[in-house]
Amino acid sequence: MLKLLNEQIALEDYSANLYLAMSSWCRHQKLSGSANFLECHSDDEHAHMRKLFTYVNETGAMARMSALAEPPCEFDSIKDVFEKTLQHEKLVTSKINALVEACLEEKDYSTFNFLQWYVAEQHEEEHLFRSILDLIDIVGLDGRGLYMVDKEIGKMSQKVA
Ligand code: OFO
Repeated sequence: MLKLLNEQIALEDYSANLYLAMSSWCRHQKLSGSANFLECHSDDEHAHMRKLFTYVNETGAMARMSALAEPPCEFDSIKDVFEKTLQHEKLVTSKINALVEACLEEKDYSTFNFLQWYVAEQHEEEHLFRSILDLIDIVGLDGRGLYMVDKEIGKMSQKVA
């Protein structure tokens, strides 16, 4: 259980770095709405990491920080960025589900209860990134489309923070 929880700490930490790297790419493409949104989302991921970190230490076990892989920093388009965020969130969901299954096998009901927050959070996050991809598909990226899409994504930053 402890090994899996520490792996999840590393994954949330990596998520924070990944979204910060994506925000940097967006900033350099002059997509300030998306850059702000991804910066806020990176802060959220850092908070997810800290929540796990605190929980593990509260149980009397030791939370550990790990070396992280370098996240990608080049993307083909704004659509590519958000396709990759959704792909990443699906990976996170699968890891949370594996943790929940391990809790049930180990009869670790306290951690099972703690992880319910992450189960609900993953539902919201997948929905959020799907809705951004829907926005991109509906508005399109031609002409003023990119400007409109970026502006709308920027408005979502407040909801995320
Ligand atoms: Fe975006 O995922 Fe954390 O939990």
